[in-house]
Amino acid sequence: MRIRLMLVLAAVLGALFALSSCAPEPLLSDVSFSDDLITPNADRDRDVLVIAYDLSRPAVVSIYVVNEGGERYYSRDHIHHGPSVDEPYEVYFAGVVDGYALPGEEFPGFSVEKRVLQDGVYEWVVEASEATSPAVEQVTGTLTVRDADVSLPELRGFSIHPPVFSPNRDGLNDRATINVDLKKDVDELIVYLTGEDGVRYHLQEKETVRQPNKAGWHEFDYDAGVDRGADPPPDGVYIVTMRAQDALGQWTVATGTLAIENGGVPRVYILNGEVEWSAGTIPLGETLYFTLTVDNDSATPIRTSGPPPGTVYDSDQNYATLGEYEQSGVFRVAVHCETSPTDHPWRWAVGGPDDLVVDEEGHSYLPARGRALITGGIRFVDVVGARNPQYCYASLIHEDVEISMVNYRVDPVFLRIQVP
Ligand SMILES: [Ca+2]
Ligand SMILES: [Ca+2]
Repeated sequence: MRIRLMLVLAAVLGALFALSSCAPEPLLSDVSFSDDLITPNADRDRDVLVIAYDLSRPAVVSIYVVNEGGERYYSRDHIHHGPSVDEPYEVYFAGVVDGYALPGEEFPGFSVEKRVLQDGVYEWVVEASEATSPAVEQVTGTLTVRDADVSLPELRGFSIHPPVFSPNRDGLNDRATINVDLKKDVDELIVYLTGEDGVRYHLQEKETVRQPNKAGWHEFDYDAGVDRGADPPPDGVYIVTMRAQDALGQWTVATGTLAIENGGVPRVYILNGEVEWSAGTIPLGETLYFTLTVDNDSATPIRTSGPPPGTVYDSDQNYATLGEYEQSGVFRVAVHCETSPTDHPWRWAVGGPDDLVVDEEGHSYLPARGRALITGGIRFVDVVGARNPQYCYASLIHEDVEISMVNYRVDPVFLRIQVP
């Protein structure tokens, strides 16, 4: 009971005291720099100092230094703060200020966002103002900068190639490469794409001999995620941002653009896993025909190559003997029998001229969400007596990429070849 009474008394006395002090408190007080010398060179000796200040009311605060020539360098440029509550504000200062250029200095292809001060003697300034008043309160002091590591993490030769790419696993322009010649060891070197909606997509650095974050050539290889089966960012133009930050806290930034066209993960199937075979028994010298439908169930066109549907192979031929060699990223329907001497020797395009579209370079595509009826045949000119009958089946092959399990050995036929 007594304790509670004492608390109430203290509160009343406190209120009376506050009423009696009617002169406005200064907005800014107790301003200090913890040191008047800084040596920003990441040797852990006098690299960082602490700036402290008290705010009695909400204010806009700037912290900057002025060199002997009168030029200002901002550490904090008009930042809104609430009043300090129990403790003063404390901010670390590592001698790094907003980017600037020395007379005659140019940065080809990149910008300097944060930069360490040059050696010299500066006046530091902490100033605060309220939105309701034009008055600015200011406290100043002297700061010497010595032994600054003024080398910059320059981003030379920043390049993006190609400027337009199509991450869709068709073997053409599926990847983009971003290169840079970094001129200083850094703590962080990152690259990301930013879309119109502000979403960021981070890139991984290619695993090369060079260690990450070391000075020298760096290469970032970008597949837009489709190698892992993830949908790429939507088609469109993206800003590519590369950012390096060194141990002092200096930042450099290089930017460019990269466009995605026809991006997407191909998802293609033999419709319903169904293959219609013309017969289970054929005389030697006759042809086994198949019919199936290829369904492009994705938002990306899928690339294909010949021969066209309807083509009939002799059983001792294969796609190569017809001059229709494998091409990385191409989808083809294929048939394989247990006695086939090579893997899936008979292959057909996933559509005919009416189903496919052809780009300027002559590559053929089954459009996004397209379907095509595929037929073909194999004329059996020989027979392996030890394997008669045998299973034959159809597959949908993504050449040099994969045959997904769902498209592998679909709907077998148990085929007997009648020998006279
Ligand atoms: Ca130092
Ligand atoms: Ca492509």
